[in-house]
Amino acid sequence: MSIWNHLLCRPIMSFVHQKCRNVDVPYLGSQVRRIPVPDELVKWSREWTEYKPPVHTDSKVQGQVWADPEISDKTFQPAWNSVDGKINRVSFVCPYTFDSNTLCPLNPIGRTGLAGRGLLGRWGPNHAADPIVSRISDEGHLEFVAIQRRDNSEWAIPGGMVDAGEQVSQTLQREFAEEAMHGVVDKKSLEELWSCGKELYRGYVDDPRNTDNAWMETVVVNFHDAKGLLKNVTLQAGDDATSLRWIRVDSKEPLYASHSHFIQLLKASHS
Ligand code: RP5
Repeated sequence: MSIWNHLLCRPIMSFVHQKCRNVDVPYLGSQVRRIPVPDELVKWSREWTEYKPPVHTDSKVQGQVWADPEISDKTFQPAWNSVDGKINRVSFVCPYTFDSNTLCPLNPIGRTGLAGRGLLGRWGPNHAADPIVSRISDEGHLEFVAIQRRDNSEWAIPGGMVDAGEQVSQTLQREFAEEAMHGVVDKKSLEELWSCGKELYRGYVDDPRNTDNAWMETVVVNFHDAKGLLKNVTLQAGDDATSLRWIRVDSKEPLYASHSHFIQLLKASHS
């Protein structure tokens, strides 16, 4: 990593991902297991000459319109670290570097024990948006809308991937409608809510799908319903979710990926 990258990455340099190094279970939807990466060898700057992780890109990703071709495909010439036509390939963390042998982008946080793209469509950053819709309950507790993910049953903020050419502000509303309103776009009742978004975070997500060459990044925005606008709206889990409920910010419920951290940011912003 160049000195420039090192300086630009400095604020996040101490962070070490955990969930995308889990060796207790196979990688989601496969039999592939990550190799163990000790904390002290996560950073690429720590030499590990024998490091040879398995390579895995799920067959569900191959040939999809929302996914990149293989790096070896000569017709694939993306503008790395840039907005590449309709696809944002800029990392919020820092400009990423490349593996000198495979030419694949390298996860800016470090090794994950798995190469390839796994279940992620893009090489490098895969951008998402997470709307935290919150309220004060009748009992006076700050709580947020959560969905239970269909893929791994974990509770999560109802976020999703930014589509090619889509603005993050659109993704936030579309994902909330798809995952928490069963696809019903209730523009009228929620217009006021969508107009009062407060950004809480933009950056890396410790997502269990991350690999050495593909990783999640997100923008988290809080929409606080101070006026009870959601009382007129039917909240219902969409197709990618099995259930929906309001969760208190001080609940001990384990959440998907880095979502507990985002909820801590929500709590701090309301205290
Ligand atoms: C997480 O994955 C993000 O924080 C976001 O909540 C989610 C997006 O992926 P899908 O829900 O579309 O699978 O990393």
